Amino acid sequence: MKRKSLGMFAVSAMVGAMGSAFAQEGAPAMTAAEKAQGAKIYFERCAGCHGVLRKGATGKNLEPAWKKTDKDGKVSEGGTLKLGTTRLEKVIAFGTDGGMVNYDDILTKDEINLMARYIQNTPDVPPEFSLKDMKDSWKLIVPVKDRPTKQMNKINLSNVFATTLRDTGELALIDGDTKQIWHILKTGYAVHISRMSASGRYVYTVGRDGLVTMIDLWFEKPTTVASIRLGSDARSVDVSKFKGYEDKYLVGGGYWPPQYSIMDGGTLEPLKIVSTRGATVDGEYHPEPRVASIVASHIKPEWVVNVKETGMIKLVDYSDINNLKETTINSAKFLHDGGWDYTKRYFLVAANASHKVAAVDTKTGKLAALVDTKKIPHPGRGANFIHPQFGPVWATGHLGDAVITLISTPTDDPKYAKYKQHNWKVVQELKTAGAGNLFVKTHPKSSHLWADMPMNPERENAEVNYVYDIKDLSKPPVRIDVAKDSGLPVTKALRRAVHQEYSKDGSEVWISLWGGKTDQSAIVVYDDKTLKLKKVITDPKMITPTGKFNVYNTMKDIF
Ligand code: DHE
Repeated sequence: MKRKSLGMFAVSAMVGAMGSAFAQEGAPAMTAAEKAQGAKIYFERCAGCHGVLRKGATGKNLEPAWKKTDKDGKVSEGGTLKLGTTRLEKVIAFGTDGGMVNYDDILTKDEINLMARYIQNTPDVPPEFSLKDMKDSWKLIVPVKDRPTKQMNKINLSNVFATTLRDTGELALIDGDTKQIWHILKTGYAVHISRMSASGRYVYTVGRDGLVTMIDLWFEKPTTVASIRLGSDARSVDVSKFKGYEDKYLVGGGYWPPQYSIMDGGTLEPLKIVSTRGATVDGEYHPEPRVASIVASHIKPEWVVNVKETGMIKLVDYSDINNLKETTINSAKFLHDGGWDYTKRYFLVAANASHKVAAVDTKTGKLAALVDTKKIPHPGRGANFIHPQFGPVWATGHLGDAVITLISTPTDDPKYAKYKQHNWKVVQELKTAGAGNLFVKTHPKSSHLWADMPMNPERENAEVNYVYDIKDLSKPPVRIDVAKDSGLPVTKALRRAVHQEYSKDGSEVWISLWGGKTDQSAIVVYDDKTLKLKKVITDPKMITPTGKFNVYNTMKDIF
């Protein structure tokens, strides 16, 4: 997928102060300028999947040379040096069947050659980021005493959509009632997610460059009241939601350095950093276990912190942060995204390289199940609904297979007791038109399940959504041509339809449509009952809208 350049901070933090052992014996030589360019491209394009230290996660290990022994004692060896420049150039240019996308339309031939040489050299080690570094980066722009004491605008805040404009490093706040862009604010680069304060007054965003911003919706126009850096690469953030702790704390998860950070929820003042380095579920030390999804429990003063490379799920008790208690649950590698079941007792997270979903029981603090799925499950936060034959289920799509998997989830509700025998089993697999799904979504008031396919290489799949009738899943899904409905001109590049979000009342579904790199994008709004087009929200300022987070649904974890 295409991205514009990263913010200056992230790149300089990554490229500056790198480890010294860069030149690898036997590797193609590189000048200092080439090395700096390689480090920048690697961070922007490759680190998310392959890891900063190149030990592999969703993507393959890219160290110059590696050797490993499996549990049966079998030794295997490999590495980029063995593959060599010509082979690596081909992989980078054309991708692989294993899920690596092609970069021949993103990088020039020279850049591809440069990257093929760069990854045969020893990985750079970026600098650490301490509590002091966080403090130095902290900006309290509007202190609490200078903020409004009541809502100063007439917007229906609970139906506002916080929308990432990925390639401009901005967040658009869109009024869900009028569908007008209310205000656009500068944020971190390629904001990954937005999460809401327990009251719905504040929006917290985190950029891929590690910048967290806190936006107050009570001003006449939304206003950034504080910002801070978590490090140089991050993906997740959440507040404290348990009764009595509402918005007391904010937690942010780092990709680099691998750690989570606790901040004051009202000011973002940094309070504590906890490293996630340690042993994997296989008992091997890992220097870069990145923090993937984080979610706040509604039933305990706890966050569920999912550590990608170790396959450990941490339940972090924030009731006494000076004497922080962590329950560490072994699951499977590599943990990525996930969401609550409909009772909000179980958190289900994709262990994508193991083709499994791990479910943690936050009441008992134990692993509830490890469920086999198809290749590379990618749920977003998943989708919960009551299946006509199997009762409560949670759904995930897959990046690597044309299937949506429905997993039966437990409940104490006697109404669903008859479905207990199915719990934690895959009860149905819905066929899709192809692999490359990123997000599925439904709403408690809806009888539809929406699925996108933006990572599918075919135009007829990447530009659409499929909608399943939850009341009769034997019916073929309805194909919704989001690109066509947007009215935007056909371009050489695929216009990818990505991420769905419901309005507060569950009557509308909003889908982002990425135009080409230099083309306008849109958000296409559908009536969920009739599946008819309702509105196209577009504007020259609407550049690559990605995640959309409805204030009420995000605050209450409705999906
Ligand atoms: Fe995401 C969620 C990581 C690529 C859009 N993404 C998440 C989460 C993680 C993650 C850990 C869960 C956060 C949480 O709930 O606390 N994403 C990563 C990556 O590491 C990866 C593979 C590569 C990268 O370098 O970032 C990646 N993600 C993408 C994209 O290419 C997407 C489509 C566009 C973009 O932002 O660049 C993308 N990811 C999203 C969105 C969510 C998300 C919209 C939130 C979904 C939701 O409904 O909660």
